[in-house]
Amino acid sequence: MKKDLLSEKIRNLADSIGIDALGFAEASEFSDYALRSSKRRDPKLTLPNAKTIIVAGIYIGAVTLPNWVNPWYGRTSRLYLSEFFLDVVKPLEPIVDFLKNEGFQAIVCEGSKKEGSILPLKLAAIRAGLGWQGKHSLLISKKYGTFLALGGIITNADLEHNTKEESNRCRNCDKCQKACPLAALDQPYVLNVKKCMSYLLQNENLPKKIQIVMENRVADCEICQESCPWNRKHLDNPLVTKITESFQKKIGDWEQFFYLPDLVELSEKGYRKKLGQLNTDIPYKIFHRNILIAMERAKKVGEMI
Ligand code: B12
Repeated sequence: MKKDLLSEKIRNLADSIGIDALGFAEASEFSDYALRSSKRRDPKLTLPNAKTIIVAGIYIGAVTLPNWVNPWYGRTSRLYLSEFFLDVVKPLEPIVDFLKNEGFQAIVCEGSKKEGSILPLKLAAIRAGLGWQGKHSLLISKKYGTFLALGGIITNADLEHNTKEESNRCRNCDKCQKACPLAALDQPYVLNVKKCMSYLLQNENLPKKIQIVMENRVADCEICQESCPWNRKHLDNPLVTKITESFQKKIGDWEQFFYLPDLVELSEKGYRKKLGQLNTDIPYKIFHRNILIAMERAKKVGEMI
């Protein structure tokens, strides 16, 4: 099948799946990717005859819970509740099947699988024309802000590659850098991972001073994203997309689930059963520790409300 027709068919398929942003990038090495020893650095380390990286973005702007502002409820993030914590995978399966039926190889970037995280998705998204890298180191799309969960496929199919990358529109803005309570963004465009709340809330060691600024956050952090001007319109009035509609039906259930007095009673079995569907790799022990800290805080703050 000719390149343009093949590309068109994949775009139409992605539309029908509810993928909000899609782009094709040439499958060459990411020379500016900082982790030189990582397989993500070069798609040909995964598929020697790779020709194209298909990058998909799903809008998660509306995947929020109203009671995130209430200290008696555990707060997480849009990515956490979106089921794409370890990459957009399931929605890409029809595209993989289509490519394989056309006789091509196709491998999905899957963070939950050992050796499965095969792409630097932000850099691939930039090369595919989906947006630019902000000073918070996240991909910013003009239409969707940073609220795109990303997924990617490496294939030997030759598709219509994007040739024009979006120009960087951060200019002098440094709102994200100023907003981060842990100074994890002191160097623009480079996240100091060890200082990032999202990293610390997933880690064994949670220094006392973090326990104060984490508030009711039990997983992830969105402070840098909420300060980003490109997300303003999405905070006030999120777009209505396929995911937005399907998540609306789940809000009531999730609201109740994150009620801290109940959550402290959650067993490891209950944790796997309920949060397994979110496909996060955060260990129960760490999640439960964060719940206990948020609960202690709620007792103190709760009296004040
Ligand atoms: C590991 C990881 C994390 C780690 C470490 C993050 C990091 N930046 O390394 C932790 C747990 C901290 C994390 C946090 C979050 N993550 Co994360 N994460 C990833 C993962 C699996 C790999 C990222 C990676 O390659 N890191 C390695 C660093 C080196 O790469 P980089 O960030 O691209 O770094 C670039 C620049 O920062 C700069 N740079 C970095 N270090 C250095 C050093 C030097 C010397 C230089 C010159 C340059 C430089 O150059 C690099 C290339 O441009 C990706 C999935 C994927 N496969 O890509 C998701 C991913 C990037 N995460 C994502 C998200 C949403 C988040 C959170 C917002 C979740 C939350 N709400 O808490 C936070 C955001 C924190 C932030 N401001 O970045 C999304 C981003 C979507 C988007 N629109 O951009 C992804 C793509 C997951 C997905 N499938 O959607 N994440």
